[in-house]
Amino acid sequence: MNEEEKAVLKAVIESVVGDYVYKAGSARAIEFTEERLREIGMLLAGEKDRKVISQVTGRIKSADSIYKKIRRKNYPADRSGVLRCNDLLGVRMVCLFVDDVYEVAERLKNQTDIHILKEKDYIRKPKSNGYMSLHLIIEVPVSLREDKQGDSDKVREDEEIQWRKVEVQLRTAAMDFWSVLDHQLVYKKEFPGAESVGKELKEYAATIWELDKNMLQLRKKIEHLNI
Ligand code: 0O2
Repeated sequence: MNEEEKAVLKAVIESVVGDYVYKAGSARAIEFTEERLREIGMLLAGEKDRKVISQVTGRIKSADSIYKKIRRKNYPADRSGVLRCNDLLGVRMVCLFVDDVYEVAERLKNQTDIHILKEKDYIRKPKSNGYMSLHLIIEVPVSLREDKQGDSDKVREDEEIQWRKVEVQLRTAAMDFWSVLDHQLVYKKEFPGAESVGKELKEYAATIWELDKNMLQLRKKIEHLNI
């Protein structure tokens, strides 16, 4: 891609970001997803009498990050390329235990008012660098009202709605620790020695997985003792 093409792509992204990504509907889609996850977490916490979700956070992908992704993935340098990015809107949910990650995911998949478009299980099948997380690409309904009124979680039947794609990343606190550090230090970065650093980080991912399994076993042991 030459400089002129890069500039055209940047301009296209800026315009899509302005007229679609940064519109209020995006914030509402994130809010809807966050609220639904918190609700699921609260219900599970009540049933299990312990904390299940430790953190839920949402973000809208920055124009710069969209630009880099389109180039990395060789997507078309136009609006369709931007809309092919599944993670323009993202919500991350962190659980304490790995079985909770799957239980929350199952409950989310059973919600009747959202669509599940895609699932990628990087926990059962981690990425080659060690990254672990369960990804769900979902579609949530948002009202097209400019002025938000009432509960963002409820879309009235007579309202005009738009379906917005959200990438939900579900993982344990230990996996989150690893991936946040990986993102800061290594992911998508090129530097001398990156290969050996990546190798070391992959070993730590294996340690993280052992720790997650041990903590789960410990919790089950305690639950068994308390019966
Ligand atoms: P950023 O900077 O976090 O936004 P697809 O959904 O199949 O069209 P995509 O989007 O490549 O293709 O899917 P994938 O591999 O599931 O990655 C989606 C997001 O997951 C990434 O977005 C990261 O946020 C996270 N992720 C994936 N792999 C890794 C990894 O190895 N390390 C870390 N730390 N995070 C990862 P972006 O746009 O790549 O990055």
